[in-house]
Amino acid sequence: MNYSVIAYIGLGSNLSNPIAQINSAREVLKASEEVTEIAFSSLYCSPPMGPSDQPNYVNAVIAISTALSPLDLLHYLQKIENNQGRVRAERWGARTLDLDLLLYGQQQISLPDLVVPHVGISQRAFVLYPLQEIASDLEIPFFGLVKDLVALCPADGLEKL
Ligand code: ROI
Repeated sequence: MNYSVIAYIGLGSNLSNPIAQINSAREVLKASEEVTEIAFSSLYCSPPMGPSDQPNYVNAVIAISTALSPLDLLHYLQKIENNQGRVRAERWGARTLDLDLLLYGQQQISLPDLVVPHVGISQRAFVLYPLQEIASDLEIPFFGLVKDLVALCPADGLEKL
Protein backbone atom coordinates (compact mmCIF):
# COMPACT_ATOMS: atom_id res chain seq x y z
CA MET A 1 0.00 0.00 0.00
CA ASN A 2 1.37 3.40 -0.98
CA TYR A 3 1.12 6.37 1.33
CA SER A 4 -1.66 8.79 0.53
CA VAL A 5 -0.83 12.10 -1.07
CA ILE A 6 -2.94 15.16 -1.71
CA ALA A 7 -3.49 15.79 -5.39
CA TYR A 8 -5.25 18.64 -7.15
CA ILE A 9 -7.26 18.10 -10.29
CA GLY A 10 -8.56 20.78 -12.64
CA LEU A 11 -11.97 20.12 -14.18
CA GLY A 12 -13.10 21.80 -17.39
CA SER A 13 -15.98 21.39 -19.84
CA ASN A 14 -17.60 23.43 -22.59
CA LEU A 15 -19.90 20.89 -24.28
CA SER A 16 -23.02 18.84 -23.47
CA ASN A 17 -24.17 20.71 -20.35
CA PRO A 18 -20.82 21.65 -18.80
CA ILE A 19 -22.17 22.11 -15.26
CA ALA A 20 -23.63 18.60 -15.32
CA GLN A 21 -20.36 17.24 -16.72
CA ILE A 22 -18.33 18.78 -13.88
CA ASN A 23 -20.81 17.69 -11.18
CA SER A 24 -20.94 14.19 -12.59
CA ALA A 25 -17.13 13.89 -12.61
CA ARG A 26 -17.10 15.05 -9.00
CA GLU A 27 -19.66 12.40 -8.04
CA VAL A 28 -17.62 9.69 -9.76
CA LEU A 29 -14.50 10.76 -7.87
CA LYS A 30 -16.38 10.93 -4.58
CA ALA A 31 -17.80 7.45 -5.11
CA SER A 32 -14.37 5.98 -5.85
CA GLU A 33 -12.71 3.81 -3.25
CA GLU A 34 -9.33 5.01 -4.48
CA VAL A 35 -10.01 8.69 -3.88
CA THR A 36 -11.25 10.82 -0.99
CA GLU A 37 -12.48 14.33 -1.65
CA ILE A 38 -10.86 16.95 0.56
CA ALA A 39 -12.18 20.15 -0.99
CA PHE A 40 -14.07 21.31 -4.06
CA SER A 41 -13.96 24.88 -5.37
CA SER A 42 -16.87 26.92 -6.69
CA LEU A 43 -17.71 26.51 -10.35
CA TYR A 44 -16.38 29.26 -12.62
CA CYS A 45 -17.30 30.38 -16.13
CA SER A 46 -14.32 31.31 -18.30
CA PRO A 47 -13.84 32.41 -21.89
CA PRO A 48 -11.97 29.83 -23.95
CA MET A 49 -8.22 29.92 -23.96
CA GLY A 50 -7.20 28.92 -27.47
CA PRO A 51 -9.52 29.15 -30.48
CA SER A 52 -12.33 31.60 -29.65
CA ASP A 53 -14.96 29.92 -31.87
CA GLN A 54 -16.03 27.59 -29.07
CA PRO A 55 -18.36 28.00 -26.07
CA ASN A 56 -17.25 29.37 -22.71
CA TYR A 57 -15.93 26.82 -20.24
CA VAL A 58 -17.04 25.79 -16.80
CA ASN A 59 -14.01 25.17 -14.58
CA ALA A 60 -13.39 24.00 -11.03
CA VAL A 61 -10.62 22.42 -8.95
CA ILE A 62 -10.89 19.47 -6.59
CA ALA A 63 -8.42 18.44 -3.89
CA ILE A 64 -8.30 14.72 -3.20
CA SER A 65 -6.29 12.33 -1.14
CA THR A 66 -5.28 9.11 -2.87
CA ALA A 67 -2.83 6.24 -2.65
CA LEU A 68 -2.87 5.78 -6.44
CA SER A 69 0.48 6.39 -8.12
CA PRO A 70 0.64 9.45 -10.40
CA LEU A 71 0.27 7.34 -13.55
CA ASP A 72 -2.52 5.22 -12.10
CA LEU A 73 -4.32 8.42 -11.12
CA LEU A 74 -3.79 9.83 -14.62
CA HIS A 75 -5.22 6.68 -16.21
CA TYR A 76 -8.14 6.73 -13.81
CA LEU A 77 -8.91 10.34 -14.76
CA GLN A 78 -8.69 9.45 -18.45
CA LYS A 79 -11.17 6.64 -17.89
CA ILE A 80 -13.63 9.08 -16.33
CA GLU A 81 -13.12 11.47 -19.27
CA ASN A 82 -13.79 8.67 -21.75
CA ASN A 83 -16.86 7.46 -19.88
CA GLN A 84 -18.28 10.96 -20.15
CA GLY A 85 -17.96 10.99 -23.91
CA ARG A 86 -14.57 12.65 -24.27
CA VAL A 87 -13.30 12.42 -27.83
CA ARG A 88 -9.70 13.47 -28.33
CA ALA A 89 -10.05 15.69 -31.37
CA GLU A 90 -8.62 19.09 -32.14
CA ARG A 91 -5.84 20.38 -29.88
CA TRP A 92 -7.26 23.20 -27.75
CA GLY A 93 -10.73 22.56 -29.18
CA ALA A 94 -14.04 22.15 -27.35
CA ARG A 95 -14.40 19.21 -24.97
CA THR A 96 -17.05 17.49 -22.87
CA LEU A 97 -14.69 16.88 -19.96
CA ASP A 98 -11.09 17.59 -19.17
CA LEU A 99 -9.53 16.31 -15.95
CA ASP A 100 -6.01 17.70 -15.54
CA LEU A 101 -3.70 16.37 -12.86
CA LEU A 102 -2.38 19.71 -11.61
CA LEU A 103 -0.40 18.69 -8.55
CA TYR A 104 0.58 15.43 -6.90
CA GLY A 105 1.85 16.17 -3.41
CA GLN A 106 5.04 18.16 -3.81
CA GLN A 107 6.35 15.90 -6.56
CA GLN A 108 7.81 17.13 -9.81
CA ILE A 109 7.14 14.58 -12.53
CA SER A 110 8.35 14.69 -16.09
CA LEU A 111 7.25 11.67 -18.10
CA PRO A 112 6.25 11.46 -21.77
CA ASP A 113 2.54 11.35 -20.81
CA LEU A 114 2.55 13.32 -17.58
CA VAL A 115 4.12 16.58 -16.48
CA VAL A 116 3.39 17.71 -12.90
CA PRO A 117 2.96 20.48 -11.86
CA HIS A 118 0.71 20.86 -14.89
CA VAL A 119 2.25 23.06 -17.61
CA GLY A 120 -0.35 25.81 -17.54
CA ILE A 121 -0.80 26.00 -13.78
CA SER A 122 1.13 29.19 -13.10
CA GLN A 123 -0.62 31.40 -15.68
CA ARG A 124 -4.18 30.21 -16.16
CA ALA A 125 -6.84 32.16 -14.29
CA PHE A 126 -9.32 29.29 -14.66
CA VAL A 127 -6.90 27.08 -12.72
CA LEU A 128 -5.37 29.52 -10.23
CA TYR A 129 -8.53 31.26 -8.97
CA PRO A 130 -10.42 28.08 -8.07
CA LEU A 131 -7.21 26.64 -6.63
CA GLN A 132 -6.77 29.71 -4.46
CA GLU A 133 -10.25 29.20 -3.04
CA ILE A 134 -9.31 25.81 -1.59
CA ALA A 135 -5.52 26.11 -1.17
CA SER A 136 -4.38 29.72 -0.98
CA ASP A 137 -1.25 28.94 1.05
CA LEU A 138 -0.22 26.01 -1.11
CA GLU A 139 3.27 25.99 -2.56
CA ILE A 140 3.47 24.85 -6.16
CA PRO A 141 6.86 23.21 -6.71
CA PHE A 142 9.06 25.38 -8.93
CA PHE A 143 6.42 28.15 -9.32
CA GLY A 144 5.76 29.40 -5.77
CA LEU A 145 2.73 30.15 -3.62
CA VAL A 146 -0.73 29.99 -5.17
CA LYS A 147 -1.69 33.36 -3.69
CA ASP A 148 1.40 35.04 -5.17
CA LEU A 149 0.67 33.57 -8.60
CA VAL A 150 -2.96 34.75 -8.41
CA ALA A 151 -1.78 38.27 -7.62
CA LEU A 152 0.15 38.25 -10.90
CA CYS A 153 -2.63 36.66 -12.97
CA PRO A 154 -5.39 38.82 -14.54
CA ALA A 155 -8.87 37.31 -14.10
CA ASP A 156 -9.29 37.26 -17.91
CA GLY A 157 -13.09 37.36 -17.77
CA LEU A 158 -13.34 34.52 -15.27
CA GLU A 159 -16.59 34.63 -13.25
CA LYS A 160 -17.79 32.63 -10.30
CA LEU A 161 -21.05 30.88 -11.13
N1 ROI B 1 -10.08 27.39 -21.74
C1 ROI B 1 -10.76 27.55 -20.59
N2 ROI B 1 -11.29 28.75 -20.30
N3 ROI B 1 -10.94 26.52 -19.71
C2 ROI B 1 -10.44 25.30 -19.95
O1 ROI B 1 -10.62 24.38 -19.13
C3 ROI B 1 -9.70 25.09 -21.13
N4 ROI B 1 -9.16 23.87 -21.42
C4 ROI B 1 -8.44 23.69 -22.51
C5 ROI B 1 -8.17 24.78 -23.50
C6 ROI B 1 -8.64 24.33 -24.86
C7 ROI B 1 -6.68 25.06 -23.52
N5 ROI B 1 -8.84 26.01 -23.16
C8 ROI B 1 -9.54 26.17 -22.02
O2 ROI B 1 -7.90 22.50 -22.71
